[in-house]
Amino acid sequence: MYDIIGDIHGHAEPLKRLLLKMGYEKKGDGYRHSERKVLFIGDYIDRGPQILDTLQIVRTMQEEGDAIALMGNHEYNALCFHLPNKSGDGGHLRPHLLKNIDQHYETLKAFKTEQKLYLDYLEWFKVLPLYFEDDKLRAVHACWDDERINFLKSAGGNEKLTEDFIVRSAQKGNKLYAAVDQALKGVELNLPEGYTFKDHEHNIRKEIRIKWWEHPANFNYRTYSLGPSDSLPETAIDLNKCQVRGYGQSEKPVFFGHYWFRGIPQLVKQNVCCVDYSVADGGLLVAYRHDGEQLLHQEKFVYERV
Ligand SMILES: [Mn+2]
Repeated sequence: MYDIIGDIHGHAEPLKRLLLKMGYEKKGDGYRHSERKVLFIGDYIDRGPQILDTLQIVRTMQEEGDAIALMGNHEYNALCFHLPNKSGDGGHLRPHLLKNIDQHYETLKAFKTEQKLYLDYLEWFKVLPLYFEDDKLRAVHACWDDERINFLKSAGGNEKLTEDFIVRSAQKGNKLYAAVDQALKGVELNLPEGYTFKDHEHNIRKEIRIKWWEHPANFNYRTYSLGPSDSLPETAIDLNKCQVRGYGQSEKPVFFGHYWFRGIPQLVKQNVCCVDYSVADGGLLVAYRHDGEQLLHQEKFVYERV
């Protein structure tokens, strides 16, 4: 039975409280429960104040068999940030643009005097699986799409990532890039010609993050968006331009994080559950305590404030 824990982003204190609240006991540098395991949904680093502590807890639990730890887009981005781009213009697979340095800044600072340890963690990031599935549940950092997940499976996405895999997955335009991008960062949809909106960081954008678990035919651009939506058109979505077909109601429950939900945790659907409630922005660190049920229950969320 798994306790699925959402994005932590260096907030080790609420993580420790959450584990104790759920009956885990401190064991060495990690925590252990006699009957349960944690399934961490990814995004352990960046933003928060205790990145080293967070990594130590998650890694210890994973290595001791007390947890499964998935890859988040922040761990994947860290790998690309540090791997050299051997083709083209040089630099790194993830260019050292100011916005990318800014996103990664708290982690770089945390490891400033711990170079060797950081290289060791980067090696560990490569073993984090890109998704998880057993007979009772599915989990991925941002988006479950059967076709893309099957492609990742065939491409070795749940084995230790090789440098070749990472290099190929970082090149826009190929199938591996699309599959990794969608699993770790979700789905975006282009707005109709002429429309833009400002995201919460005041960037002008033409693509919206969408509710990939819903079928687009039942929505318009405004109601299908996960972000600020006031300026979005209420026109029907062009189904030729949106391949998403929603998450079936008879499918296994699926868990994900990534989306900065707000407020008190709510199930998205009876088999769709987000466990990211913005701990890195004054929100909650959230877990869902799964006992194998195929229809999820609202009362099985547990959470801690920062
Ligand atoms: Mn994320």
